[in-house]
Amino acid sequence: MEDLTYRLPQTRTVAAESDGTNHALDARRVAAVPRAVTPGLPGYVVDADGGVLVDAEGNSYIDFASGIAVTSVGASNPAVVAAVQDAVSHFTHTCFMVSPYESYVAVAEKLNEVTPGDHAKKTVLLNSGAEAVENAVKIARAYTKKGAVVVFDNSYHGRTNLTMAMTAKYTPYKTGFGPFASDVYRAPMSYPLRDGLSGPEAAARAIHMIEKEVGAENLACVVIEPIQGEGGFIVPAAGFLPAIAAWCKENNVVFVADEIQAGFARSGKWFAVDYEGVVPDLITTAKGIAGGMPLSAVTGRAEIMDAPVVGGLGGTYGGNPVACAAAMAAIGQMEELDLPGRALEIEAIIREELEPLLELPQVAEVRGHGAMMALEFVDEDGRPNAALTAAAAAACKEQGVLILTCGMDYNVIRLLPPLVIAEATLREGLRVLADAIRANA
Ligand code: PLZ
Repeated sequence: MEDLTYRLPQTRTVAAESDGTNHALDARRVAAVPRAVTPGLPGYVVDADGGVLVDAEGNSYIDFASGIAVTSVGASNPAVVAAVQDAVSHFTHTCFMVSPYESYVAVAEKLNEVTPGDHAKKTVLLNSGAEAVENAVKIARAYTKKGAVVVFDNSYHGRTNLTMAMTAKYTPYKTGFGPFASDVYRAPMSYPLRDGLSGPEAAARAIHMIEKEVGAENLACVVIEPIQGEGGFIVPAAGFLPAIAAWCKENNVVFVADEIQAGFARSGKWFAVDYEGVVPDLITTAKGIAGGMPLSAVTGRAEIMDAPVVGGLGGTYGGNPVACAAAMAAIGQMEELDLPGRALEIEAIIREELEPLLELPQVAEVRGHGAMMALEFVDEDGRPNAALTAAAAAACKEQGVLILTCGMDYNVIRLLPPLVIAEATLREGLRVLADAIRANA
């Protein structure tokens, strides 16, 4: 993997003794912030670059989280920093609906160009992933004049009321927050490790459920993560996505790919649907799109995107000019540094370092694409092993490697390093992880 240059030393250092700074900051958090927002890392970040995060006590952590798949180009990528500084020195905000500016249009043009398919496309810009998903559903309903929404087992689409209804996992995302939006139905997902079905078999099972329990004549859209993120980094069996997309096309149902976590070079392709040549009608993006600035988008077929009435889409901040400048710089970096290619190199290194762990009976699978890889853990009876997952992640954190878990059963470790991470840093973090798994297995 090619070496890049970094502003901060790409080292892992955790002091044996704390000077109390992080603890004091955490005491302020506990007093000022509701317990519902509880961070994973004990350290409070003061700087970040390349593959490392530095905390208020000077500890330097290897970052395998990227702020949940956001800082793909790095958390202080110089091109993004320069673009943000330039934009912010001219104007911070005007509201595109009130007084427009060029960078919004430039981001829309860029997304229309880089997303799958060569048909005419249009893009609306928003703030968060959940807001993009909400808008995709609004657009699909306006276009089809139908109301129902189909999502899948294990799916994650956000924390707003509609997207909570679309999200599978109850605790913690929905606990105490109902009633939820109606007309949302959950179809069985392809989960090769657990169901043993081929892609076409799993698709037939899902389509049967959709036809019998929802009815195509009522269905506005099917929304699916091409690689499920929070739900466990589940890669559907080959042929599943194409079969669902083909059924949607035959039945006047809008096929929406939620690429908020898997998109923008993360999977080793520009978009995860590219692995199977699937062209979604609508695609939602966020996270990696703007180098850490809040921005999201819905991109899709021009005739679908133009279905809502004039004034029907928008919001005060959607497509903020500073976030748009950051997006143009971040996407430029993905092209210039060939970050899809780098994600594939990261996958090869992860497989080389972690696949030997498959000899442990507790490691059921090493799976994923690109820099979106995961390990699923089981116990001696083949049941989900949340205890080992939590213990390994905690041991990593203690040793200066920030690891995220996921999965409906809390038994998956996921790896989401920045795509600009250095090879030596990546290997060092993976070896800490491998040792932590062996020590706790
Ligand atoms: N769709 C596929 O992964 C966000 C959220 C973590 P927002 N995933 C991380 C958490 O605990 O809140 C996500 C996603 C997919 C939609 C979203 C929602 O994106 O930007 O968090 O709203």
